[in-house]
Amino acid sequence: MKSLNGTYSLSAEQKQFYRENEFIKLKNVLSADEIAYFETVITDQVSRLSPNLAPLEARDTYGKAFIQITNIWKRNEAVKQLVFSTRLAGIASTLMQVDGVRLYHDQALFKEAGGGYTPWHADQYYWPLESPKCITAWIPLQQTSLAMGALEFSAGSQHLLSARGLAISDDSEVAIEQMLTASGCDRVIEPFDLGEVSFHSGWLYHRAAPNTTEHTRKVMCVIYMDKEMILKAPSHADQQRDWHTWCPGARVGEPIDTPLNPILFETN
Ligand SMILES: O=C(O)CCC(=O)C(=O)O
Repeated sequence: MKSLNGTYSLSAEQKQFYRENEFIKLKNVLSADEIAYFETVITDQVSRLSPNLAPLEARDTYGKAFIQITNIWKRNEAVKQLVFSTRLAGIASTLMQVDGVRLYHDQALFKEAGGGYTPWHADQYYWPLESPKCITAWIPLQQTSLAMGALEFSAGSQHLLSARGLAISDDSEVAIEQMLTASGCDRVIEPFDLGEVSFHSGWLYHRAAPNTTEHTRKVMCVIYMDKEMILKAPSHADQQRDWHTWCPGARVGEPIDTPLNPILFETN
C-alpha cells in the first residue's frame, strides 16, 4: 500500500467555497487502487464487527439508515493508516483554517441494499464540543449513485439555529426540511465519483436518500476537530454519552487530549 501521506492541494476557490458553505466535494482524493484496498479491508472489519441485526423492516429509522461500526482504527492497522493519513487530515485542517486537527472518532456507515433514508440532521447536536471547528470526511468506498444514497447537503445551513436541538429521527427529517425550504439554502445532491470525498462541518445540515439498489453503499468517515478543541459541559444525554464514548477522561473546560484523540496533523 502506497503512503497516504502526500498533500492534496486546495485552490483558493475551494477554500472560499468551504468558508461560505461549510461542505465541499473533492475529486481524486484517493486513487482507484487505494479505494479498492480500503474497500476490502473495511468490508471485512464491518462483517466481523456487525452485531446480529434484525431484518430491515423490523428496525427503527436510525437502524434502517446504516450499519455503524466505530473506531475501527483501534482494531486494524490498515484502517489506522487511512484514519491517520495526513492527506485527509491536512485537508480537514486547511478547510477549518486551524493549526492542526485531532481525531474525534472514525466510523463505517454501510447503507444496506434496501436500507432506509438518513434523516436531515447536524452532527454537532451530538458532540460536546465548545467550538464549531469540527468536520467529517465522508469517504465512499465505491462510485456512489443517487440511488445508493449519496450524501446531500444544505449549502450554508450552518447559520440556521432553530433546529440545532434535534436528534436524528423522522421528526428531524420533517422539521429540518421545513426550516431549510423556508431558508432558501441550496440543496446539493450529486453522485460521487470513485475517489471523491466530501467534507462537512458539525453544524451543516445533511441527509441521504434510501438505498434502492441491490448493493450496499459502503462509506468510511473520519471526524476531525481543531487540535485545541475544548470539551463543553454536555447539554443533554446524547452529548453525555458522546463524551464517555469518544473522549473518556477529558475534562470539561479543558482541551480534549486523550489517547483516543491523537493529533493527526499540525502545520508546524
Ligand atoms: O452516510 C450517511 O447516510 C449519513 C452520514 C452522516 O450523517 C455523516 O457522516 O455525518
